[in-house]
Amino acid sequence: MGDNARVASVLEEVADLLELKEDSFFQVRAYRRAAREISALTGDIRDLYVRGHLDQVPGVGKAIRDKVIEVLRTGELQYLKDLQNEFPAGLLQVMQVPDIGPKTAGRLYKELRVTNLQDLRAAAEQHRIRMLKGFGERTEYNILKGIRYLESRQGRMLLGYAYPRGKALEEHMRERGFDLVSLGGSLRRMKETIGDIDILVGSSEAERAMDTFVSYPLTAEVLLRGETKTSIRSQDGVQVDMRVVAPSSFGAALQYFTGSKEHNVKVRTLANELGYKVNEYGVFRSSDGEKVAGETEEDVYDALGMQWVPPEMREDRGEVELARKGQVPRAVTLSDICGDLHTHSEASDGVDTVEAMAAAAEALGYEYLAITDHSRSLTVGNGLSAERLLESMEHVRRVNEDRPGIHLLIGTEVEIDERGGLDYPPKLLEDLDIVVAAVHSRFKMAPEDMTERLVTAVSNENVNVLAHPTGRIIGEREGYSFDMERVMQAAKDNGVAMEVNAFPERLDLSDLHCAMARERGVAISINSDAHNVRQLDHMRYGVATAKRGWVPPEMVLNALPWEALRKHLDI
Ligand code: DGT
Ligand code: CA
Ligand code: CA
Repeated sequence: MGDNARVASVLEEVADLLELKEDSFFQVRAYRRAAREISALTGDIRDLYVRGHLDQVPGVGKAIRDKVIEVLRTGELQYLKDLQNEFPAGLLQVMQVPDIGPKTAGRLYKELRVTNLQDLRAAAEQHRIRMLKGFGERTEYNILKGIRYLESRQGRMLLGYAYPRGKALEEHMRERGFDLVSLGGSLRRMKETIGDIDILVGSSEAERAMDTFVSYPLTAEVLLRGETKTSIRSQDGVQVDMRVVAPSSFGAALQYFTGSKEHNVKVRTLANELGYKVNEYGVFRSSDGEKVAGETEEDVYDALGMQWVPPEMREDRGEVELARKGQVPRAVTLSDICGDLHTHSEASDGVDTVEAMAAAAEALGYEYLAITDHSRSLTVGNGLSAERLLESMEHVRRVNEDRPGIHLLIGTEVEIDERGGLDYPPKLLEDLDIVVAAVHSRFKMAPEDMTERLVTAVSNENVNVLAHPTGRIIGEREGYSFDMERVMQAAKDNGVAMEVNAFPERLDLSDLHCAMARERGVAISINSDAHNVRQLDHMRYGVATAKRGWVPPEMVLNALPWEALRKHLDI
């Protein structure tokens, strides 16, 4: 977590506890406002603090300012700890359940003596919650769903959080002379959430490698220091395991520590059948113990008569069998991507100008970029009125002419209303190069109604892409319930692409839904949904997700070169 996010989350937690305590409404609101303003800052709050400019942040008065400073200095806040001590610790967990805010938690505590998650589950299962005034069967059901969700996410971080941190550590080792370095584990497989970061080094200087690792400037604590494995916790709370092996075993160790465990079990079973033994040191012939491979991963798979398998595909979903037949399908990679079809500019809730977004996309080597700002109903996203959209259209076309290096498309991320209608008149949508349709409201419709809503939207002749189709936010809210099968079929029938939204919190479609789309021949579009130039880099997470679903480049809309895309969109 960066400083802004950390400070905001501490203030947000203070607000929650004050609300639970039924403290003054104004106090609660003041903390929430400060948290919001701080997380919306474009610069780093620590810089403001160092330069004595904290008072420039809207909503940060004297009392809150002192608390912000304490968090920046010590990483903690005594006031928050005191508040936490006023309640059972379990109650704080109850508030982590999606849909349970401080008010609800407070009532459950007072009226049902719910003090932790176990109590909450019992109360829901015994149907005691629906007896409370204002609570129903549906709330009870949602609470149970929320508990399961919370349990499945506990202690894991988002891929987009772990990846830059893992890469930075890898770089730290490289810069100090260790050339054989790789990420391993779930991070190398690019799973949507990561338990801990694994790094592997091949070197004959294990001692120096360990010293170099623990000297990483962001190390907060050394959890374990051994001869082959060392674990640290970094200042941002991430656990990193590093292992060192001899260079001659690097490939075997990389194969072993990349996992998944299920994939490895399959590989080892196969090896045994063929008369080999595989471990983190190499592939050994069972008959005489002779080592036949180990230096590279390719050698390891090759020795077992298998094709090398991309890490993203090592989940035991049939890849081992295919590798044995030399038929591992080619899945999309970052270099297949020719452009980004869902991004925002400062016209709606983005931060950067169209010019800056275009320059950044060009620097990434893209052939094209679509600017798709929000539509008028999304007021929280500063959605564009029809007039503003027309202005934006002109502007994008002008920038396009000034920039021969990239093709700019003008589009919209248009709201889908509760009946599946769109937020702009058809005539306006027709004039756009691309229409990305999205649901941002009324998430809790009956599943049949939500299916109808989405089917109607993708059947609209002006729609090209269905944005983040399930609406899930990893760790916060499950997607809305609907019949994915029917929506995919409708998308296919209407030539609409399902999005893989590459935002780390979304990754929506997920890898499993990508596999489902692939099996059904539904096109997908992998988009960053960037709200600033840096977020264009999120593309890699979306691509990895599609790769985990074995999606071939031919099924990816934005793997089409410009001329082909243009033909497809009829522009
Ligand atoms: P995570 O950290 O929970 O996101 O998931 P992973 O896959 O990174 O798991 P982790 O960190 O416990 O271990 C890293 C890799 O090491 C794992 O993918 C496969 C390998 N590994 C760990 N423990 C075992 C084990 O007991 N048996 C086998 N075959 N492999 C293991
Ligand atoms: Ca791991
Ligand atoms: Ca680990």
